[in-house]
Amino acid sequence: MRIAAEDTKLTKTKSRWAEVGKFLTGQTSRPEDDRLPPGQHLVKNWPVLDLGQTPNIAPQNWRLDITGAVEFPTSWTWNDLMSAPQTSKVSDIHCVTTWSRYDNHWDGVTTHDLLDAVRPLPEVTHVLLTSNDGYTTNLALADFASPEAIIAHSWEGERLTLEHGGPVRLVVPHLYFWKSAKWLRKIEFATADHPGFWEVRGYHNHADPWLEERYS
Ligand SMILES: Nc1nc2c(c(=O)[nH]1)N[C@H]1C(S)=C(S)[C@@H](COP(=O)(O)O)O[C@H]1N2
Ligand SMILES: [Mo]
Repeated sequence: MRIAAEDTKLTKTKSRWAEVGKFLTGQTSRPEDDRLPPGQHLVKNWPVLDLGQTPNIAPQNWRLDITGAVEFPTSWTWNDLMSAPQTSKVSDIHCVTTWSRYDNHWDGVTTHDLLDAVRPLPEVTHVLLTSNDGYTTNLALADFASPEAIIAHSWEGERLTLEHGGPVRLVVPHLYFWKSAKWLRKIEFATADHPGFWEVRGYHNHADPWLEERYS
């Protein structure tokens, strides 16, 4: 009797532990759970999502205007971008349409290094990105300055294809992917927030996938 009662209690406790993943090391099954944000599913391919215009800018014609409230406004050419410090990053993509893709290898210039070059003034709070297809998206300066954010020209060791935003796109992996502007044309440092294309159409202003900040 006594043993049976304890068994029952232990069984209940154990199944509760199983539910919450107690005793898992963090090297085995926990990371899968911790890595995929709520409501997302994993894909192995890389879907293409945009407004339907694919700008075709050759690297030698590409410009990146870096303007607004900065000490050293500039317009980068392809050579400027390639002469800036080059960094590799690996990150996961989380799209608001519920697909996620793990372990994307990016090469480019980190937003940290860009910030070091242009020096935003102390009153800057937000960044507005404009693309060659007319797309815009806004970020808080702190999100733009994420150590994982990169102005990318390559993916998996190859130049970005046009459909994925080549020659140059932004990648801000800790936010839903609509914040990662393809065909990047301009970065404006601002002292106020200016909501972008999707942000004025009901998408969340911040876009944290872990908080499911999909819509406003
Ligand atoms: N210039 C531009 N950037 C854009 C978009 C766009 O329409 N134009 N779409 C955004 C959205 S909604 C997503 S999910 C990703 C898709 O990037 P991908 O096509 O490389 O997967 O790009 C983002 N950046
Ligand atoms: Mo998206």
